[in-house]
Amino acid sequence: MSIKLLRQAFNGRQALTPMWQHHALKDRYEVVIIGGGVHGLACAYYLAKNHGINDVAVLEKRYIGSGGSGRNTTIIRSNYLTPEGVLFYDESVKLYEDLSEELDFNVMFSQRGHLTLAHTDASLRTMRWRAEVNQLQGVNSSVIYPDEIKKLAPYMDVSDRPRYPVMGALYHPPGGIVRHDAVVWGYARGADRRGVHLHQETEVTGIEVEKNRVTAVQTSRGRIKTGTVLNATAGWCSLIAGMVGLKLPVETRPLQACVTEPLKPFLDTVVVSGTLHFYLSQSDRGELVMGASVDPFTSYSQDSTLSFVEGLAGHVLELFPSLAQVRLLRQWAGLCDMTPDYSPIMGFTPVTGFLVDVGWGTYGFKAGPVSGKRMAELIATQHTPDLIAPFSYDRFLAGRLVGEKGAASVGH
Ligand code: PYC
Repeated sequence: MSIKLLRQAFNGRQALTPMWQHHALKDRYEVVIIGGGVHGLACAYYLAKNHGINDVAVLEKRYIGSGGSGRNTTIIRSNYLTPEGVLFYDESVKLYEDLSEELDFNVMFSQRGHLTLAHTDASLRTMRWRAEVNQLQGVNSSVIYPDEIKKLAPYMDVSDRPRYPVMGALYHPPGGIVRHDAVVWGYARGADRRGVHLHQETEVTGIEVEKNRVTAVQTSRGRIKTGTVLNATAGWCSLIAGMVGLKLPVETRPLQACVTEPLKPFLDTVVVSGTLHFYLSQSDRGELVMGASVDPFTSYSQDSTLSFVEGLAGHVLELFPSLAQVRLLRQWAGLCDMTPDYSPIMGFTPVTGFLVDVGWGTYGFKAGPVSGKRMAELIATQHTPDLIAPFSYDRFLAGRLVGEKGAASVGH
């Protein structure tokens, strides 16, 4: 134990150094980022670090990481279906690989491998398709069969007993899990150290536009003049876009998740089943972190339900019958902004100075680093980086959709 830690233990809270500072709200910032989750914080961090732009405010209506960044199930992977998606998420995996060093903060990225199970001929075909696309982009994925799956997940029933027996899986060794709070706090601390102002408990109530150009943001703590606003919210992205009169092709749905009591380590891969609608991993603390597909209705409710855990438990027990006596510790819900093609919306919009990094459905956390880095580049250079060009707002007008439904976590 370090001397510093010992001193803190004896002195109590006074000795703790805050991770970031509190600032008075200035009446003008060069860039205002709405949303204090991984996307907004990463963008602020890279703006300051890579481009020397630190006259930046990050506005968060609650506390840092209180939205999707604190509610996701932390799965990191790049085994997508389209070349555009694979290349984009692959850059994020690479950034995650170096993130602890980059932020000088242990984000506990564990590349334990990711299995997407196939229980039908049709899903096996999609796994083969994804494996081909992944390999062509240099991403490590391949289709494996029950005998190999059993070696990776010995407690999973790969026999003919389950109602939908496992026929194969897309195996993606670089995939894994990360400690989501650490990622958010690391970016927040890194941005703060470079001069960015993080404003918690600061809700955006309006955005002023003159002659189709953003001029100011109104907040619960006062008005800020600015020419650049980034909407980096999840769950509320259409409401924020509505403040400048912009309609987004987004439907907001709750996504529920839960965690069990800690168990001895027995599962060191991430397991996803689209057919059975669940994903499962074992955290460093031994808890099983599990989730399903988005709720089948639009809502801003973050309540979680008994019917969700009943349905999920039934499906998980099909493949992991030995978990029958394991107790649930807690359950929660987050909000997912679903787009028609299951890809995000990033970049410029028809309103000058109003930028978006939204539409993150159920896949936002894994994209935090790459989105932050590339949106910072876009803001600094006023040019859209090639990597995120396919996800532009105008693709919906041009009919250039990036269909990722076949690779979204579970069948939604
Ligand atoms: O896209 O990997 C994913 C995912 C897992 C849980 C929700 N989304």
